[in-house]
Amino acid sequence: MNVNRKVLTLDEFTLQQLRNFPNATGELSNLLRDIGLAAKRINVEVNKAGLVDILGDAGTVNVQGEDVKKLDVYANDQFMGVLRHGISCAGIGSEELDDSVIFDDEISNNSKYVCLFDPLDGSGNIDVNVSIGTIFGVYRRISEKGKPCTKADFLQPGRNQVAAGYIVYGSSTMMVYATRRGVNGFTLDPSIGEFTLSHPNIKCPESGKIYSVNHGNFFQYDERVQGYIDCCQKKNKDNGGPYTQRYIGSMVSDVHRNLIKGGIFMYPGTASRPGGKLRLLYECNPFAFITEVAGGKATDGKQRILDVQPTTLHQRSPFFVGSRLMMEELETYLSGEV
Ligand code: AHM
Ligand code: MG
Repeated sequence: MNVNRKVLTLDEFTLQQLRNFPNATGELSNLLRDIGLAAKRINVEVNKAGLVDILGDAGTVNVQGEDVKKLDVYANDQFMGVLRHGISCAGIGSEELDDSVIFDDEISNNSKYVCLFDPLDGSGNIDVNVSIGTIFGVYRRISEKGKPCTKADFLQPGRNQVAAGYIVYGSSTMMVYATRRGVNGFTLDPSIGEFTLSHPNIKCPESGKIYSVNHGNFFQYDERVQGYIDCCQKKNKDNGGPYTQRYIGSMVSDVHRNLIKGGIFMYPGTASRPGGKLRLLYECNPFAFITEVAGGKATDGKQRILDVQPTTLHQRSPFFVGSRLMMEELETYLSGEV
């Protein structure tokens, strides 16, 4: 197969973006490249996941005498490591960690950004070889530069994100990230070990035919949500259907597919968990940002996700995200209009 070597790598792309903005300091580009490096390291380990019995179980020492870490702990350490050693990030919050980590050294205290991430989302799927992912959101810190960052830097509404993205460890490994200027996707080319621009300027189709929700919870959903799911099932060729139900149970893959093909993803509150399952800061906000930049919408069922003022790091939220027209139809059900 002939590989097109003229395609930009992630590093080349971020540098090119920088050239268009002579006043930019390059800190964000650096941070994205650091994230790309962590993703490549995680990818190597994810690809070995099925060999765990051969290479050693998590929590044990493997045949090479190395400690084997659980993959989500490994992913967390990689992310935290590259961001701590980089020059752009003053601190991080992670779904894996109870509290935020403030780096507090001279370079970090002068860095512009903080990063919130879910290092390995859908990790329950690892054992059965189903795609998993990493999700991240980047915020400009609001605390005074020159000093350690503060809790308030992590508790900003999602609309303040300057960049957000995800990595999907799937049939190929892909990194997609958004800044206000657009959404771009990079596929890992294993022959050179680089992410290369494969999906420039991603736009979420205005409408689609896919709806993604955990049907097993149907009778635990509010009746308005049930009404919309019912509507999805009743779509036919005369009213934009028929729809297809697709739910991997790995949000990164589910939302990625819908972003490319058009569709709607829902994780509503349930009777036993009215606040939903997904975490506002690590899961909902990044996907809301990416989807909005791509032309879609995201809400918690009552308001725009990106306008929610967070109060705690690990707070959960119901989440509805996807193609603009599908989201607008959903909203007519949630508001009681239908
Ligand atoms: P996790 O952060 O513990 O991995 O959980 C998040 C995952 C999402 O990727 C996915 O959309 C959801 O949980 C699936 O949950 P459920 O099995 O309840 O449908
Ligand atoms: Mg998660």
